[in-house]
Amino acid sequence: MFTLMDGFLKNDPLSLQKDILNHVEYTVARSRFSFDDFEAYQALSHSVRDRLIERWHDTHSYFKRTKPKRLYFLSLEFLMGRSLSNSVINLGIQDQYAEALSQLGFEFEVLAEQEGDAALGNGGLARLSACQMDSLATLDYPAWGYGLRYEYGLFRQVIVDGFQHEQPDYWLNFGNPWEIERIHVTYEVKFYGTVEEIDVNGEKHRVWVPGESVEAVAYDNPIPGYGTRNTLNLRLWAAKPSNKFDLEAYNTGDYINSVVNRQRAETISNVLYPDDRNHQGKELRLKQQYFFVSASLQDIIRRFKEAHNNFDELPDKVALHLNDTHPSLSIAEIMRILVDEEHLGWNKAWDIACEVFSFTTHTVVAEGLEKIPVDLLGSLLPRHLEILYQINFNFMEELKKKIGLDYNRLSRMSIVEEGAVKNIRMANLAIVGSHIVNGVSKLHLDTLKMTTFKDFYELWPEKFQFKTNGVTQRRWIVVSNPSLCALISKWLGTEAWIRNADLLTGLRDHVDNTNFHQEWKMVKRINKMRLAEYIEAMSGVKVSLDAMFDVQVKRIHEYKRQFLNILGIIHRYDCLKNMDKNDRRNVVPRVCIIGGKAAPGYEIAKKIIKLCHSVAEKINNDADIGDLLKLVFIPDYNVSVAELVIPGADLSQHLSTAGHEASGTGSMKFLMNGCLLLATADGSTVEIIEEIGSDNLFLFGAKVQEVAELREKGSTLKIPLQFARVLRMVRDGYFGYKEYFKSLCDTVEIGKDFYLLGSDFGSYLEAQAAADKAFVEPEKWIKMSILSVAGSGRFSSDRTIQEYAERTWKIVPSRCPL
Ligand code: 26Q
Repeated sequence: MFTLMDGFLKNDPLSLQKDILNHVEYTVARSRFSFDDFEAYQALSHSVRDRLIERWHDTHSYFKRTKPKRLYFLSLEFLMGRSLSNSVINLGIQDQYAEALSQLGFEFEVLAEQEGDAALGNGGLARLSACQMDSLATLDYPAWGYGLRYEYGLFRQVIVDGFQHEQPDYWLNFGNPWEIERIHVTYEVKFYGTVEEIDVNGEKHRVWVPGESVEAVAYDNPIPGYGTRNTLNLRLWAAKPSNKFDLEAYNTGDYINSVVNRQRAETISNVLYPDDRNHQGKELRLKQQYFFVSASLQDIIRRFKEAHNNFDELPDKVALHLNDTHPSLSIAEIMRILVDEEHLGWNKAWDIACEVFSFTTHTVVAEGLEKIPVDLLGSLLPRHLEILYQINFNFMEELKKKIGLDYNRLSRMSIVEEGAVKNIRMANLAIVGSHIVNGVSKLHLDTLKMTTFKDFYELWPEKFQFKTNGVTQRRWIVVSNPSLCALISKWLGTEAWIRNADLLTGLRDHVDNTNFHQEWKMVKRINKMRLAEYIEAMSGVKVSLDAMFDVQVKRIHEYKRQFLNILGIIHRYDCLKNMDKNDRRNVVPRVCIIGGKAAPGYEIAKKIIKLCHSVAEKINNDADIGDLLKLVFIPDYNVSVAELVIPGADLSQHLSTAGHEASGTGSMKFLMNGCLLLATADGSTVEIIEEIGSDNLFLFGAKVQEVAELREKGSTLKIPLQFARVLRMVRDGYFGYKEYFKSLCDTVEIGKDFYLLGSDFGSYLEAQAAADKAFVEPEKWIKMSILSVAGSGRFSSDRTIQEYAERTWKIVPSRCPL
């Protein structure tokens, strides 16, 4: 690994040791002669943070001096996980730290385990933001991330008697050494009130007279790049009571009540909403979105004005990226700032806005798109509602000129949805107000063009692009799989792949080398051992390392078809039970591992979790089955658990009904870790096949073009007998909870099986059989595994970010000199 000697702080083991001890004494306030693992972790993190701050200062003064065009990545969710190991590796001083600690009697890995996850996001979209920040920093792009500092991250999943319970994730309880509170970087964010007409130089202007105000305080989180001094900033906003606007209350003598009322302000950034698109239209969620948008844009405009004095320059100096529709009120807000506060003409302001914004959607189906009730918006943000109406009016007029009076189409494309409850369609707003609209895989964009965004695609084909998602190999190989990392570097003869994942193709040169195979096998074994220990600690189930570790970890959702997996496991169990003792000798032992959270209000998803536990209970306690089949549910799946589980998997499952997963990023992490995929041709799997070839994974299921027709066939569809049989076992109470599982079984009954579990079951079993067959030919399996890693370079977020930079944001690297 490289070392950078720079700044005031020295990075040799002795200096690091001195710094750690100083932090033990002066930051943690413990005796330097006696401190425990957690205190050591705190001191260690602070010494790492000092080094991050140095680089971060240098990076930002460099940006300030050179004034490059900057990207602002706006996202309501970032799933950062832990920071310690990642930071130390990106700083290039892990060996020095390990040595410094070992002389103090501590082990780096043990201390790293003390850190809790920063889980300020739900799943795919949020972890993607985190990977993309890592790539932006590593590739030297001048970028800032903006988000919310939720005090409660994604709920913790606790399993009681097989049922999911949600517990609050008060992650700041033990302090957060990675953030820097900026008590002087604050902005007023206003809500409610009225719109009034005022006179500006003889012209009538409508302006907002807000009724309530809270303060946004900045918390900065340094994001170090790898192999560069560049260290970016992720600025998260927290809500605090404002001192303005409530003088009245104090004067009227209602002191106690006004203090109590102030505290309400803080609830705005209190808690992350679980991804539940069925429970939309909540006022607090809208408040969060505007709070985020207003604080971020005030900060961005202030920085722009410090260096430039003409808003015509904004598109040359600023790119604003909307990570899904969640921050798309930004479009209305920038219009309000430019028109109402900066007094630009409407048309000029609009041209600037459209040039500045770009948008990525992470959703496939129209029902998944965000809507905000007009009444709610009008009361919380009255001026913004007027602006949205004006944007829509202009858009509708322009559209009529192009397409005529096709009222159906006009109403479909309108930003305002008419009906019993009027809504603002956030995706329509984001498309109209952005110059580029991105999908997250090729198939995703193709689907959007033909369905959800068809009207818009026909109007503005040039606006639509796809940038296939990627993940960072720094976190998903270097941090989480050090043995594989060392092996790859050894056989490639370089560590350059850590900054250039395309170099992984070089592994193909060694695909037939038996020494390489031996070492590859050892690495997998080490990782399986770690995972097996974890499984035993979590669930008490002992698993055999010779079994195939088969993993499905992701949010629980009907379209992701964890139910299909469980029905497949029941089928396997049923076959084993009915098998001759002699034939059992040829069976490939399996450890099936399932993990993931269900949205708190998603009943069917919760039943899938319970079913998994009930089936596990039966199988794992069947002495007749032994090591041939085990099923374990890993509770509270999060980034840290993923870092442990993914390297230890032999096979991973990605079962979404074709056309439903926008991209999927879990598959890329498994691919990078030499785990074979069993998958449908959905999302970015289609592109994974292009890279590694269909021989190197197990593909099954209906293709996207076939899905609609299969659904139409409904109850005339041919369903395999085995499917009916396993479903009947669940229905008949073979695993208990007969009544409870009834509604779950109903969702896949013939004619109602929207996600096509029944019609895909046959080919699913065939793919599973093919995986079993390959597993007993270790040479073949290892080759497939090597070729998976060798073909994973395209799925690095470095490639994704470079495409965004060149094709959408028009930003160039700006590397802070040493
Ligand atoms: C909506 C309304 C109210 C509250 C929350 C939400 C909400 C929150 C999060 C809606 C959606 C999300 C997250 C969506 C998401 O993670 N999508 C996934 O994005 C990945 C990265 O692009 C893709 O790989 C996945 O296919 C996609 O499902």
